[in-house]
Amino acid sequence: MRILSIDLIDITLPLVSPFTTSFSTQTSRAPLLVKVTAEHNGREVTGWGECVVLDEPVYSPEYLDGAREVLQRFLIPALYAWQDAGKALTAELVGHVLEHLVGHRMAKAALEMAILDAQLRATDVSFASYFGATVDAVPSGVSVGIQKSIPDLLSAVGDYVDQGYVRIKLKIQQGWDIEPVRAVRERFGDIPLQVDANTAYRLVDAPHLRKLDPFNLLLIEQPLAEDDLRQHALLAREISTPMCLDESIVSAASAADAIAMGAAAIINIKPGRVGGYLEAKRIHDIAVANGVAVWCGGMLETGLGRAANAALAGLPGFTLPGDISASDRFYKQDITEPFRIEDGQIRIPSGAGIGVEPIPAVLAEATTRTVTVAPRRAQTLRRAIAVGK
Ligand code: OSB
Ligand code: MG
Repeated sequence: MRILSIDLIDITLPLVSPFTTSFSTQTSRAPLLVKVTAEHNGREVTGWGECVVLDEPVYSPEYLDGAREVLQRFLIPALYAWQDAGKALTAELVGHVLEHLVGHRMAKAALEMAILDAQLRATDVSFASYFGATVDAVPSGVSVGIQKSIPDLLSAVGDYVDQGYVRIKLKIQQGWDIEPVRAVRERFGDIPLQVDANTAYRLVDAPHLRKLDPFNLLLIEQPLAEDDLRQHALLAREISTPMCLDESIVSAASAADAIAMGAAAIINIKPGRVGGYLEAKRIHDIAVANGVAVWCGGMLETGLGRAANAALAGLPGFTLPGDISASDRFYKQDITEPFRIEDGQIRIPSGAGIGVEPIPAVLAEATTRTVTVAPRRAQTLRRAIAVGK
């Protein structure tokens, strides 16, 4: 496969309702899409990637403008340089080719996803079969943001329960933790329930977090800071709610460390956060080998990322419902055909690659800018530099 050109497409989609976490309130979502145009055996193919980066570095160090810049200036040129040296490029090589560029995992993940999508479309293989999914639909969980009041929360959760979501995740922070959980348990009984703190607590909060123990939660997600692996291990011994890590797991290596330290009984796998779907699969395999359950997290993906996440979540180690909800959980109008919840499940697309593509008119309407990074330009620039222009 040879890459002919890569477009970085900024889009903005309004959210159906504000999404509040311990780190921010989002009222719209601006993911960066990566469109790869490639040639494979004389045929032109397109591949789509979605960069899950947020506008601001509040969930992870990456942010939208930085991701666009690093893709444009470093990551994509590195792939072109590899190709220009006459070396074949496959999705499986992307991680290796970009390894000398440190960090920027969300940007790398989007690029790898787009190339993998193009490669699988060219060879007529779905994401699900490439990764080894064993089911054709995955149970659908929903992440419920911090609300203004307990009645608002009960009404939001009630709506999701009515729609058939099989697991509810409540965002928590200081001042919005024990009481919301108690209220949801009292109203909705023994539904599968878990909480996500997005790093809002410190180890000294252990006695407070222990008050969640009686509520029989599936897990508590990322109570402490990203770097605090050891402190998560200490906290895990102080509370009975199973410890799940999100922000801390940025690679297969950190997953292996967290498991070895006893910092994670459960892992939330987000392909974007760990540098791509291939690394996500490696984390899945490490977790399975160690008896650690995994589930697929979300970053308010459009249908593109949602399709790929659903395929990954079809792997056998994903034994807990993920944050893979229907498109209308976040968007009135998704950029692909919408994902719907049916009997509590989201169907995994079966077509080649991720199996969905943007609807052209909807994409055009949502697009705020497009930057094309073409190999010719990179070559011309290098030649101009070489002759001192
Ligand atoms: O911590 O899981 C998180 C959304 C944005 C940033 C971080 C998180 C989330 C979610 C998932 O909770 C929302 C979703 O995509 O369903
Ligand atoms: Mg989380």
